[in-house]
Amino acid sequence: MSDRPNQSPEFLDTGLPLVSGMPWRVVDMSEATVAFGRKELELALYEMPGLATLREEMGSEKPLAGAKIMGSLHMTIQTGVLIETLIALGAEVRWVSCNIFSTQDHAAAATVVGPSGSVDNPDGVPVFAWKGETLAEYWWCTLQALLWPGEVGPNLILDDGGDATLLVHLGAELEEAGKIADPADAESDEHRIILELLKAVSENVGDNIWRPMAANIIGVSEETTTGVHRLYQRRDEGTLRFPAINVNDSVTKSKFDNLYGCRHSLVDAIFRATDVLMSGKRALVCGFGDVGKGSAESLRGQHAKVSITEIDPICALQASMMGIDVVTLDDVVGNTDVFVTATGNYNIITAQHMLQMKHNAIVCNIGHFDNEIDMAGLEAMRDTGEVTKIEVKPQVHEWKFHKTTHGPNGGGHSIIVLAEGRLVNLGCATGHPSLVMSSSFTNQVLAQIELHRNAAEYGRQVVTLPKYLDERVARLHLGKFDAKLTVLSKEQADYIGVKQEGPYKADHYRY
Ligand code: NAD
Ligand code: RBV
Repeated sequence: MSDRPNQSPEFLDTGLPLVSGMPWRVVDMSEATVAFGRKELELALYEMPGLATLREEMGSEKPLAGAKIMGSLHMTIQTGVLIETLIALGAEVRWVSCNIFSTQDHAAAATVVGPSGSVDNPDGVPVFAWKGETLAEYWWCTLQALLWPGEVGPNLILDDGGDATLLVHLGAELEEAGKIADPADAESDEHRIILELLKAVSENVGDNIWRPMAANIIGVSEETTTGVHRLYQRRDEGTLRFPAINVNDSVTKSKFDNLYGCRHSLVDAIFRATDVLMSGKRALVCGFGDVGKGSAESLRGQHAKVSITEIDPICALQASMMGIDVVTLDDVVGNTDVFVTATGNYNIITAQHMLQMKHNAIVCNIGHFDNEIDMAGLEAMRDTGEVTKIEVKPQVHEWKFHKTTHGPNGGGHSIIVLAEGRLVNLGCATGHPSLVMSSSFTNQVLAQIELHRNAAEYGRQVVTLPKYLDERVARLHLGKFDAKLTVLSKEQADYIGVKQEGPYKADHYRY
């Protein structure tokens, strides 16, 4: 499948050649796993009416013919349905997960095999993803999906969190500066691995890889709040190299996925990880934005005693109106059973906080990156022997402190950290359910079609999809709930100043 020579050195300790030429890499291609994945993909499609309708309406027109989409988004069953929709609309696709723990291995395998292929003769999509990648493997996977056989690279990116976009931008910037990345300059362990990857590419593949790749990319559609922040930062600095569609801020994405998705998947993850009763427990959600609101509802649904922290008076007032206490972490750290970070910010729960927590307090994060909880600080304490990390099962760890005295019998206390501080709903459960993701991913497909057709019109800007498409996405999902819309009369439409067919709200309306 690849025309690149397979004589690359191994990348760091992955045991994998830097430029592998591999057609795909997943961990379990057994018949049973592929069949399980295929069955779940079939069942999910029925729960994803937005994607099913796009396939029916546009399948013959192939609006994505000529699109070469590199996707970096959790390789789940729902994402498998998204990928197969992009294919049905004519795109070529290569895929990686955007998180080391979020891949569902049966989804990855079935997506490689495809609906009409077999284990011996896979006919699906090059997927490079498995549950439990190391960070070096993760960045290796991203590189493999970006290296497009016979081409300079993809012409579109579908990103979640911005890692694929980041790699292309950093690579192009270093090439332009005529510099080889120096991993010694890295700000973190992960940054060091990215710089190692760029250095290895420069030394072994050449120093004119990323610029042509970036120039060939006509646009990116971004899934999540944190990735969108990164895009606006680049736009403001003037370093964004191609237009971006902010999918997150479609109403039918952030006001549904971030809210109702987390309402479903937060406690799902805590239960699968710990099986601890939530009712009556004191839970603290840090951040009361869309994800924080869904997370708080998830815990309230189990009759936990939920409090939140906020920096924003509007969100704090919203919580107050819902009867939720707004507190500071410092005030409640010693009295809380379950901690959830949902800020998209960093250093929210520090190692110092963890030292003060109750014995066996559960600590998890549902924001995009792993720096909301100071895992680096915890690791540093492990290096000095102050704390021991004990694996309960993959993605569930007891951290046992040795110098504290408020644990059992006056000894050290423990805390239970889920998914190593990475997004818990995808690390310890299977992410959001299909019906919610259908709404998000219908926006993604519409964004990809829009970029494929009209990217040149946008310049290096970040835009959202127009409201009539947002309303269309919602409309496509109403049937699933037997919801019957009231039809606006011409007179009523005129009276409130909208068109009978919509949009029904001004752009500034907040839902
Ligand atoms: P948001 O901007 O709506 O909410 C974040 C909130 O955190 C804001 O209200 C902000 O004021 C608050 N905040 C910031 N710093 C804080 C601090 N130091 N202490 C307390 N509160 C603070 O963003 P969102 O859409 O809710 O997304 C939050 C994160 O979750 C992002 O990283 C996003 O990418 C991610 N996300 C995850 C999932 C998932 O399935 N796990 C789904 C959607 C989004
Ligand atoms: N998310 N994907 C899933 N089941 O595939 N679940 C959640 C899934 C996305 C969600 O859209 C959010 O914005 C992003 O993961 C954070 O990385």
